[in-house]
Amino acid sequence: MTPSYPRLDSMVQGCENVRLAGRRAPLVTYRAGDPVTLLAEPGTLAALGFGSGAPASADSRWLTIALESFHAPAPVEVWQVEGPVSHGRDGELRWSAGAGWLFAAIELDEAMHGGPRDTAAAAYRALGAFLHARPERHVQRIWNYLGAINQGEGDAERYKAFCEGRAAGMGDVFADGFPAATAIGHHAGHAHLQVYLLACDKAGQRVENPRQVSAWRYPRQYGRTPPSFARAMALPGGDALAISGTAAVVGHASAHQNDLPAQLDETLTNLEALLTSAGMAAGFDTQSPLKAYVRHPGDAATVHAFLQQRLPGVPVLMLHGDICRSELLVEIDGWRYA
Ligand code: 3EB
Repeated sequence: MTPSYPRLDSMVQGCENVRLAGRRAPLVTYRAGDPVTLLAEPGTLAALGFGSGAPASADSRWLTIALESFHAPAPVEVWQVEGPVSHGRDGELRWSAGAGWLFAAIELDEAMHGGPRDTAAAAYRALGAFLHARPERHVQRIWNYLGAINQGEGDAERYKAFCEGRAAGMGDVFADGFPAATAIGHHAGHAHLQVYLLACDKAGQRVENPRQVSAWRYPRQYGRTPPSFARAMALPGGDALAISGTAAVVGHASAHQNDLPAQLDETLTNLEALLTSAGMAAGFDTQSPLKAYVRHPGDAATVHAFLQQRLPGVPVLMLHGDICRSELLVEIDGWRYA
């Protein structure tokens, strides 16, 4: 992709010390390196590559995300837990588990399931059935990447079909409440749905944003089935907040159409409101890895400069992705450790 930004690994030094101090939540970092080395490190629960240039690995803990990164080279996102990790495959699903935490991922081809709705339903059914038999059945955080997310008008938009299928497929898996989530559009072909999650053997604490209507209460104009996610999840143990995809949504409305700096500013206000709502101190730091999903590659330089100025030292992985409302230009998600 056009602009390129520094390697992110220089921004996450010092995390090892935090880990030795006894962190319980998985440690998420952006790293340089190849899958073999990163997966061989003790406690690696998952490693995520980004884009068509990402290396390949047959290890069930490796996932190549269908979003191009604006960095050269693209970093690898690594999740690490304090303890031995087991991993394997179960039908179309791959998983790993250790220290009470679970990673699971599924990638489905829409051509085999008949469109975005039924593919989402199949993915969530498979994940739900797998989780049902696991001690780590409390889903904390889930990511959804689908092609051509804004294609189709009104209720026929692919994102809205995805929301219907997700709700239909999840059954009672989220009867206790929805996890934190992200849903972003990729450009790697319409047919490819990727869903992956972090679950735990204990329940987390859902966090909503008082500036925003909870997504599951969005009014009818956003689709027949409202999106099923919480704005954030305080992970069990209380040492990390998993932050959902956050954009310039105020109340239930999209704010600042066609105004990128204003959308960025509103997004940061929403992120700060979430920290307050979670009872955390203000601000993000060098150990709070974030992702910025940018709709138009031509906006990446502006987004990067804005975030460098407003969030100095914070590792922000910049990705090319479409936000689920066509008027939104940018979305940010990530982690904040206590
Ligand atoms: C929003 O605030 C923006 O459908 O899982 C953000 C995070 C958004 C998750 C989802 C959608 C989802 O409504 C969109």
